[in-house]
Amino acid sequence: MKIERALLSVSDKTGIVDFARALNARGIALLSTGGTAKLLAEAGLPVQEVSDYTGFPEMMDGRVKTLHPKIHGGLLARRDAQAHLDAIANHGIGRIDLLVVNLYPFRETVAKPDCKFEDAVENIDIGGPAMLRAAAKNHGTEAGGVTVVIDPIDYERVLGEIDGQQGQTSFALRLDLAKKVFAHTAAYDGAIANYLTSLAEVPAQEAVPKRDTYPEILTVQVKRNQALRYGENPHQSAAFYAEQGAQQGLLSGYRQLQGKELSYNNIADADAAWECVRTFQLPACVIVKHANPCGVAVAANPLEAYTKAFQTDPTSAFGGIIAFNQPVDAATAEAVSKQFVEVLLAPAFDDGACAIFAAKQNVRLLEVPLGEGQNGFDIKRVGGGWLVQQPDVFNVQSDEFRIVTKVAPTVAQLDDLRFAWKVAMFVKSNAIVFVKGGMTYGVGAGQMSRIDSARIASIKAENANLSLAGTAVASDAFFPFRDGLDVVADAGATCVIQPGGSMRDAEVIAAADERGIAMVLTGTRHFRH
Ligand code: 93A
Repeated sequence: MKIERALLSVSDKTGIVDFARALNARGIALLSTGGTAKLLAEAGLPVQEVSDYTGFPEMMDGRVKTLHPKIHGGLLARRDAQAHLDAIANHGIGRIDLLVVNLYPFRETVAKPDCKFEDAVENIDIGGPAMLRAAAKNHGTEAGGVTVVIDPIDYERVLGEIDGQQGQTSFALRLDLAKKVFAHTAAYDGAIANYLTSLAEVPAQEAVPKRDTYPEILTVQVKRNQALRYGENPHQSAAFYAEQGAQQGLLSGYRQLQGKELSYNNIADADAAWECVRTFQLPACVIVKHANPCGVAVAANPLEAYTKAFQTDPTSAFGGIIAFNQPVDAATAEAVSKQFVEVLLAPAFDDGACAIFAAKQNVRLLEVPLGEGQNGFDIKRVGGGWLVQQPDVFNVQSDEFRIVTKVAPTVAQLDDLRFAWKVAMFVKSNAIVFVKGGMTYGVGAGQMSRIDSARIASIKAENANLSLAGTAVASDAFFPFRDGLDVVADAGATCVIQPGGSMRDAEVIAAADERGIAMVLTGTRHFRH
């Protein structure tokens, strides 16, 4: 069935005049609502206002514009059912074969910091989604149906088919556009639900939201960013979804400059490395293996930071993911290219660095902006549901550190304790991190007992020929007994940072005093599972 009449009603008016002109040139009649009609008329196009067409004026500040049987009948009549076509004909309703609608900008409106509640409500589009859903439902059969366009990007595609198929569109295109509509209207309603729910939430300055402020229905909008070759293992299929509106992290606009396609594990590890490296002010390098940092360092420049980070655990660094928080230059690239690296991330790579990696096309180079802010929610899959929480943020200032031992840490030790505490946040629990001079000396990760993490961190230092004498140690959660403390003291640590809060804090502090160690309590724990 040839497209004879189009209804155009858009808030985002990008490209609408050209599209309408093209439709008009193909003999398609134009129907339109107030603002859109005005624009088309000004462009000299013959357009009929919906209110003239229905014989009903737009009412109540535009709340009722298109909600009329003459519109919805024209959209919903089945093209392959004579009874439907007779029904509209009997009521003087004409077919609307093409619908071009995009909605009131609800999300953009509520994103404005000074958005008033009334403005948000007025930007809830009712007539637009009703028409979109009607048209998408009636995308029809091979015999014909309604073509619905929600995105200016599709204007060209539709014109292409009209020209190529004697004024018609294919079923495949109509179905594709209909899918896009339902995804869009679902997300649109999700944004409204989230906004209304968020009104009850606690102000941002309150660190931990009250337990009843999490939305009863949580709508998260994600869009497929990339189909992956496989998941964590080759027998698992997988895809990478981007959260709409995410402000930071790997997805805040990364650009792959070269290298093989990113794998599922690459993305997970790159994200872990990125999350960690972006928290440092000084030039920093983070090397990640299996989601854990196996070397972290800060220094005067990226090359030095890398050299130090690599020294922590050269064995584990093999095939690692390496992240920098500063542009990578040729000297750094030269050093990194000597090791086997899966993915390299940095805010930029200079020409010299790119030239060096050009000879190593397997290395995936990702340019990732540092980004600001935090993820809205942390989500973990459990059987039949999700666990949702605020993301963990580094929230302890040095002036909140509580020194509980007879010996106080020196200024240099405090620097190392702060660094160790930050790194421990990104290490899977139980985490023990030895540090000296802005570099990790031993990382013990993911053990079921803290004492084992402490032992592993010491073994790693020994394997890397690093002496733990005079190191600072961070523990992501409290020492339940003095034994863990004894292990790090035996290894050579001279100061410790930990949350405190154990039943046996007094025993652990006494042990530190006995060993002549300085101990700082943060009052905050950083479990990471
Ligand atoms: O206020 S509405 O929910 N009521 C309606 O009947 C209606 N019909 C179309 N909003 C309605 N629209 C929306 O108006 C469209 O979705 C589009 O976003 C906008 C276009 O208005 P104008 O052409 O006046 O700029």
